[in-house]
Amino acid sequence: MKTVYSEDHRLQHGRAELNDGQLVPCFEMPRRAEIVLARVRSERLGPVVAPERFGRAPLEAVHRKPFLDFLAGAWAQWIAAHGDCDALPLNWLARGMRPIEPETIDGRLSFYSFDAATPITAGTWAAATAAADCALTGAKLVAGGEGAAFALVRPPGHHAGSDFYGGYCFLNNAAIAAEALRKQGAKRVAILDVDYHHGNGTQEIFYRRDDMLTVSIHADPKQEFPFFLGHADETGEGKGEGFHLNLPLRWGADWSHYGMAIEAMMRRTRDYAPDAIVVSLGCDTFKDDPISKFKLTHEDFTRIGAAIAGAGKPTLFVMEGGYAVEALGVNMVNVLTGFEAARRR
Ligand code: 6XA
Ligand code: ZN
Repeated sequence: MKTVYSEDHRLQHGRAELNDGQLVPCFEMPRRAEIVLARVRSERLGPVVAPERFGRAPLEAVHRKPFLDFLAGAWAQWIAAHGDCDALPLNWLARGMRPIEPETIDGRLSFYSFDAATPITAGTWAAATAAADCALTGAKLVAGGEGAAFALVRPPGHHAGSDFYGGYCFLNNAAIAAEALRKQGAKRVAILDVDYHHGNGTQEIFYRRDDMLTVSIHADPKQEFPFFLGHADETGEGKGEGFHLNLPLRWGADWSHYGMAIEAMMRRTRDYAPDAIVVSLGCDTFKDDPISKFKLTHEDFTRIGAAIAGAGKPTLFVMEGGYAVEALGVNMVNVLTGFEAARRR
């Protein structure tokens, strides 16, 4: 399969995030993409191609315009107020407060974000739009008849909602690509999220729709970030009722738990009979991941790829999390080669 990659991901290089009570170097770093690219090449997964540019329209199909304007202009407003250091929010709305957008940059960061781990930097907008363009290019390849494609992107996307950012995510690459697949003729798209964290942004964006199935396997929000979405009783609203499936697992889950969840994910996907699949591909379920508490092995990632291939649908993989950086290339590419090997069978 083809890999879509842009060097512009390097423009997102935050200095620090708040983690376990300390400011630590950002886990979501440029080396993540570089090590995955090296593995794509050494395993000869297929050609690496550059993204096309698609402009704002496909972003506006998923995100609210005021939010996009905020993201595009946040750095300029921040640097004018505080000088050249990463932009992080300091406080958030609580119950009983009013969601009125403030004027100052500190207020606006608070208004549009939901964590203190997602710095906005000089290059954030350029990097995030390049990632969205990679996902859109992958969608175009898949719509054009390639059986599968891999958008090798960072910053990731699945926590970004219609009008909020957080969890290292600014634009929801997978949601933008899924919406583009709909516009290019797919009547139903399934978004399968195998990242360790719940894809709260993706769920929020499509929660009232029946033309997008979302299925997410993730750490139980009672224990884990993003804490406030991803429970098993969230199944969709209105027309979307029944088209959103959450499969939370407790800390410590290994393949004996995860494999059953993957089977449930793929059963629901086959019932839905989508025309295309978008995979939010995180490998932070790995046993050595520094911020996660699942126990998957290198071989388990091959199994995930094979299970997804079982659906037999055109499939776009979009990279999300994974912070055991030295193992990330092996784990990501194991999913993709596992998928391809099962397809050939
Ligand atoms: C912030 C945790 C961010 C998780 C980011 C991620 N304390 N999401 O990997 O999938
Ligand atoms: Zn994650």
